[in-house]
Amino acid sequence: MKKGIVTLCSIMLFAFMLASASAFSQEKKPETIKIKTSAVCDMCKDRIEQGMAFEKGVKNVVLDVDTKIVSITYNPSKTTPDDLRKAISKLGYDADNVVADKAAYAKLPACCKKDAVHKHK
Ligand SMILES: [Cu+2]
Repeated sequence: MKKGIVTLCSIMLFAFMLASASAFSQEKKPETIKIKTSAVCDMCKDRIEQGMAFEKGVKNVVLDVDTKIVSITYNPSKTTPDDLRKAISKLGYDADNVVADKAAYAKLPACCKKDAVHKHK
């Protein structure tokens, strides 16, 4: 009698673990988002790629300097597109409709500022 209950319990526990495991693996499926930034040169590219690589949930970051678009592959259960845009802003760059953080932008080298005049190009 008692043994039957224990077996039933362990079957239920097993089923619960299976269900949560499948939910867990669904949650972890990475997504990729493209965000328009105000990057202007290869230094900006390095700054954004390295800065974003340490953000929570970020798996891969590639910035195309010509289009200024950064492609970020991230774990949607750990971060959100809004958080990613905010993180880019904190590096001193615009991210879609999120304007660059003023203090961070002020610290950028002159050549990396979005309104800098690039005579050498
Ligand atoms: Cu730059």
